[in-house]
Amino acid sequence: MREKILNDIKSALEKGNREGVVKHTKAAVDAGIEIRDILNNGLIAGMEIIGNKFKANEVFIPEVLISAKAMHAGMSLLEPHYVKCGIKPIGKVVIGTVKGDLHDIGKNIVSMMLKGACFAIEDFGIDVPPQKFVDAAKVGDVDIIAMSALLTTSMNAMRETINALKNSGLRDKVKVMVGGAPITQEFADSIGADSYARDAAVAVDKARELLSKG
Ligand code: B1M
Repeated sequence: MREKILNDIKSALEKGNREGVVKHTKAAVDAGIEIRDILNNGLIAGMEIIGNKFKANEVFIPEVLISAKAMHAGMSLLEPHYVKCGIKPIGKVVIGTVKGDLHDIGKNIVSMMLKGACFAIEDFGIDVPPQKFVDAAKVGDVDIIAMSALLTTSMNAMRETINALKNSGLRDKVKVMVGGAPITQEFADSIGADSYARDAAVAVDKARELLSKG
């Protein structure tokens, strides 16, 4: 039963069938399948199939976009199950996909899981210029700046953002966490980030760790 529903989600996502993704994701929730299982082995697994087909030139940008929209619809059904917190957040995270990069699925998952872990989230969306992160750091109540990048060509915008924070005298005021498919610990170290997370679950652990370091 679990396997069938998760396969239905994957297959609907692969076909860009938004209604199907919504229907099967709802069915998975109703069947009591763990939310993290639905996310990892249904939605993310389906997106991986699309990613592989895109790489092999079997599908193209329009199909990927349609599947991405179906993915968002599925994720929005899961979000309420993650976010069950009290009134007082444990810290504030400003998150965004860096300048030049329009990929937001992974960033949205990280954002959703952080919300679920009771962080207050300000999501700047995609294509976020360094100055916007700097302006957020100036305001004062931000604990962590979290940047996502999916393109090797946009990774450097993370370095630019950290340098812009340094040049504005704000680097010590906030912690910086980076992630996304092309990012590695080595890269994170080389640009002076405080933390790197390979996936959304690790991002939550790392964010908690950063808060405890003060
Ligand atoms: Co694009 N794309 N794309 N794309 N796309 C990739 C990334 C690519 C790997 C595909 C490929 O060629 N195999 C490739 C990048 C190659 C490279 O640079 N190394 C690529 C390319 C080339 C492009 C274009 C240049 C294509 C073109 O126009 N010719 C173009 C660029 C546009 C731009 O950004 N300027 C482009 C466009 C698009 C779409 C718009 C069509 C669409 C994005 C839609 C959207 O996001 N709303 C899209 C998609 C969907 C993909 C793939 C297929 C899927 C990405 C995804 O959502 N994965 C991707 C191929 C692939 O990844 N296999 C591909 C699922 C998601 C859950 O994973 O985002 O990795 P991910 O997030 C994970 C972790 O990385 C981590 O946690 C997440 C969940 O656990 N994580 C963090 C992410 N951010 C984090 C931040 C953290 C911590 C962890 O802390 C702050």
